[in-house]
Amino acid sequence: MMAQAGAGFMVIANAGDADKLVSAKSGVSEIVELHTHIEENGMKAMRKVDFIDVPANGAVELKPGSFHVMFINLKERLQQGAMLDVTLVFEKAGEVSLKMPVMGPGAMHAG
Ligand SMILES: [Cu+2]
Repeated sequence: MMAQAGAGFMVIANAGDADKLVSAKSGVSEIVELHTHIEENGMKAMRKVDFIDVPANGAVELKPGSFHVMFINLKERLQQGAMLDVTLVFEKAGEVSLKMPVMGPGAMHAG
């Protein structure tokens, strides 16, 4: 059981050139990874990805069943829907600090 993990979702809007989300950092967990969801033989599974493309003058949505930020080995018990301090690292835009709503692993199976 992955009680000590959580997933972060948000919409990343981009008014400029195409960029890439290359990593995320947070003090709330030991490991922060970028993940996507794939379907393999009818089974949903999560996969770590090296980056998430952010289109020029567009947006990428981190949502259940798709891209998300995965917090692994949380240092504190997670409140459902808690807003956690996260730094997103973009290839061109650099580091962007924000608060991201984070949900428990059960949220991953919604939608
Ligand atoms: Cu994940």
